[in-house]
Amino acid sequence: MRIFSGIQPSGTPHLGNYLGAIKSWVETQNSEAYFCVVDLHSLTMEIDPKTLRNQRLELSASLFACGLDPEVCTLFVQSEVPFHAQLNWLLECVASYGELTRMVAFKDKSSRQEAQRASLLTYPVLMAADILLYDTDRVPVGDDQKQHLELTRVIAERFNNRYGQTFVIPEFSKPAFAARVMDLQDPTRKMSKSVSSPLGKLEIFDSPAEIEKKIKKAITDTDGEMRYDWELKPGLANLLDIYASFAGETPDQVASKFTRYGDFKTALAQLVIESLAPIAERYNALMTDRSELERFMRRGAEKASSVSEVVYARAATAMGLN
Ligand code: ATP
Ligand code: LTN
Repeated sequence: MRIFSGIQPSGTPHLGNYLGAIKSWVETQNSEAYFCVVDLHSLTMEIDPKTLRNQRLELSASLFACGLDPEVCTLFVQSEVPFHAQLNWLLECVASYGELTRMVAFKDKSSRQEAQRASLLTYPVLMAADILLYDTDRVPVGDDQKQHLELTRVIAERFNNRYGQTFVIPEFSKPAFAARVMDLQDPTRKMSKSVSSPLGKLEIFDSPAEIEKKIKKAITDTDGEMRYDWELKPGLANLLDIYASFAGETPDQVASKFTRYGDFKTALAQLVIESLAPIAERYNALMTDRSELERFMRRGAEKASSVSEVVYARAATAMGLN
């Protein structure tokens, strides 16, 4: 089973990234799994070059700390493998402008900045290139990426119809719970690295005191009834999803264990603190040896290049470039 997924080095991963994506990557990693720090994607929004440079390595260390094993799977930085940008161009000649303007993430992010980069519109095509370059069967991501994955499938099918069988059509996969972790201050918006307020997002390296504070202040409702109901009680449902995902239970089971919000929030904070502590410890240890980290990442990029080179050549030949 060939697996591929990506994450932007746009800041410290939060609970949405961890529960929606990274945790399933760790659980399903195998020798045919490719995980990518998508630095080219981070250039679609404003980001300071020094910050980007540092966050590439920091995010790679965070992913190892979460449990990706360099002896099992392949982790690499996107811009170190040239075929991503190259296939992107070929696929831009297959995707249509109308399709891209319909992407919800584009509409959302473009309304938040004044000067919109053209790449914010075309970035789902680069994402399609990322995925298709590895003959990917399955893409484990959070729910927010479903529309982009559907577009990837449309592009791949159109390419195959026009130029002959070239790409594997990938499947979307998301976790049973916490596939869309919401902002703790606004349960109608997803928790996001770049958009959420500091109180709205819980980062994986937050201190125990910050975790307690953010969970205590998380928006719930006033009826006080412990019940899993996304429609009427989204704030509480979000917290129940987070608990369930860490504990390996269902949200309904979790709801039945508590009667008061206060007790539930205290137990949730404790569970999150205990679950995240070992990740921070491993991260600090990994960051003491940057040269070893860089070695892992170089090896990852070499492996990824050797696989994607073949698929890129297949696509270029099909289009008449070879
Ligand atoms: P940014 O805010 O910079 O766009 P992001 O927080 O949306 O970043 P990405 O790096 O774009 O995160 O996404 C990495 C992975 O995390 C993707 O698989 C995405 O679906 C998942 N993810 C992001 N936010 C959430 C969320 N709130 N709930 C569940 N999964 C999420
Ligand atoms: N677009 C995704 C990140 C991303 C990705 C990918 C995810 C880029 N390339 C390939 C899965 C597969 C995002 O913004 N969350």
